[in-house]
Amino acid sequence: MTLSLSRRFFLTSSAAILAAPARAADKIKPDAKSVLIVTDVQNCFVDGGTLPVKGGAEVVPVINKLAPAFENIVITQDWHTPGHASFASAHGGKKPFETTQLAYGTQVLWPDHCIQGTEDAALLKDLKLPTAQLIIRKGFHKDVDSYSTFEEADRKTSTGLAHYLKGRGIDTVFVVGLATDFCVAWSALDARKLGFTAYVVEDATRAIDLNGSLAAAWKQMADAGVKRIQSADIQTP
Ligand code: VGL
Ligand code: ZN
Repeated sequence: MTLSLSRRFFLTSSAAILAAPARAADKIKPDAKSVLIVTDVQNCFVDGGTLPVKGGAEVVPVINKLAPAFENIVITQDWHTPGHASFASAHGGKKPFETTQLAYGTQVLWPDHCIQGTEDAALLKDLKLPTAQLIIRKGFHKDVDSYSTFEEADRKTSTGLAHYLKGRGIDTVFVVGLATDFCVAWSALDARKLGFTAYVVEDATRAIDLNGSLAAAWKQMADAGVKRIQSADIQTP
């Protein structure tokens, strides 16, 4: 009896420690060298869009709460041409979520999505980012996809974002948005490759999770030194 009671106390109290939110003093305080990269929070990636990510719209209140903690904010938009090479419809006989070989390697094929200038490609209306300084669009070369907001899928063509950030003295990126296992992960991995400190704020992202892609992405990010945090770990005003 005594033993089982104390054992239960031990289990309960250690669980509470694990779940305890960071205290204010321990929280991460983004500084002038930090940027929040708000990735692809577009109509295409939420319910009613052309490539909906489960729970995609749920990132909006989390991002809106984080934004005031950042002096620097960059927004990204997936911005494809009609008939883009990443669309299954551009490859006779292929269906969405199958793969094909393109000049630069294996490409997952998607439903037609985020076409330049359409309402589907617009940012979610509820996103409140009045202080954002740059909107960077990607995936606009018809034959090349670009999950990463730093480098296109040919692994050669730069989007220019690294130069922009370095030119402004920014050395740390916090990546949020959609989708965890594609554009968020590829951007965070490239950020590391390009010498930035990189965080992914997990509860400010949602995943597509295609054939285990989410677990694979977290593993790759951990191996590359991407820091996995929650929005409560960041000090907000
Ligand atoms: C994305 C698939 C296709 C993303 C973009 O934003 O993660 N995923 N295009
Ligand atoms: Zn896309």
